[in-house]
Amino acid sequence: PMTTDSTTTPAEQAIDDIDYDQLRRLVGLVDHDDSADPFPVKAMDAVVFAVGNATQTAWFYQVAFGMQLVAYAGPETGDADRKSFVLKSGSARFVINGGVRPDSTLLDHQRKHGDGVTDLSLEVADVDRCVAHARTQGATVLSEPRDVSDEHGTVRTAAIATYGDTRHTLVDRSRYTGPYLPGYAARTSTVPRPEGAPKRLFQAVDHCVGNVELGNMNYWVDWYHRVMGFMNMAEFVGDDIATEYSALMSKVVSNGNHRVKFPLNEPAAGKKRSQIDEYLEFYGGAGCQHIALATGDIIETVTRMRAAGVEFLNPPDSYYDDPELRSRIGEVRVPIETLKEHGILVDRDEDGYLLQIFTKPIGDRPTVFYEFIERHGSLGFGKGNFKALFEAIEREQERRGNL
Ligand code: TYF
Ligand code: FE
Repeated sequence: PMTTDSTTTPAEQAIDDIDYDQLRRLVGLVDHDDSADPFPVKAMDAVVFAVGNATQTAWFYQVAFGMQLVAYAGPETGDADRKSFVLKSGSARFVINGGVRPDSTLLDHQRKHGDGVTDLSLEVADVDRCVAHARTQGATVLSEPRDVSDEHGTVRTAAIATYGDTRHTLVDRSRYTGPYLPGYAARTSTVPRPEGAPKRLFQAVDHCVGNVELGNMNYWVDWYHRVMGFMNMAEFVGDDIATEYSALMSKVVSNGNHRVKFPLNEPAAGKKRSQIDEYLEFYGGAGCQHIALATGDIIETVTRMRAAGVEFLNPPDSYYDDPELRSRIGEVRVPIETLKEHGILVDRDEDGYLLQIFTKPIGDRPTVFYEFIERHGSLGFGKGNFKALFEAIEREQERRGNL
């Protein structure tokens, strides 16, 4: 029963209208010459999930995250084995897959990992060149380059394996005009937008974080460097922060223009059991920990999401009352009182500042969660907030009995 939503005008349904300058601001792009790149990546193509109930999860992302249903594949469209809902918010695309038949391999992933990310798929211009390079670097090619076509044109895809049971599907959609991939039918949301709500609550995927086992972070940093030509970004969580309070080590790799950023975490032996150990235990190994979504108005985003019942981590009042915070962050676009009211964190570096907030885990397991980030020049990840953030995460870990 996914029919056209009569409250949405065609103009409002044009949800892809994010231009390059907006993206530059929202996700912090830098100039980069692709010609010498061994594995040029344009953007995230989709974050793909396997879940226990795709029908209801797709509903959650429409109601709670304000996303728009744009395409569907399932038994009704000739795909007996799954239900697949494609949701968009600006340039961000989520694909929610659920198994229909008892022997569906989608259900294997969900049984092992719980609801989680199976695929961080990437849009590339030249699938064959990327796969050929990845192979010379010893990457596991899960699916060889091939064309897939329907009445809307042709998509060329392949897939390589990354950490855990996660993959990167590579997609060249330059010869394709359909709503997602061949086999998908266009759909629109039946969920009406609340009164006065903005067109969307976020515009782009900013970064996707992977948690890997102890001792494996540097392997994966090097893997992204060798296989995909990604470079280290400045921000990292080293031994100092790890032993003091974060209980994790973290490094960030990105493609040339920073459109695609992948922080990688591993547990560190701190005073307490690492939040990364908790993730690895409940996820059943390495996997995607959080997706950060870029918004131009984090106050509106958080207000709308809280109204829909989304739960966020709350920093202690002392975070906002600390005079050191006030001198460190200087002037930001809203008063600190407003940030405090909404539980939003703020950090500044030499390039500018950022506002960010984290949800609690969104599923049954203490694994996958979301971040919302509003960048004002900063290319960082909120390093100045790590102490307050990790203390808030540990309070939740303790409530779950996993500390
Ligand atoms: O992506 C990042 O690096 C920041 C910080 O468990 C962070 O969002 C790192 C680990 C974590 C939560 C946040
Ligand atoms: Fe993050």
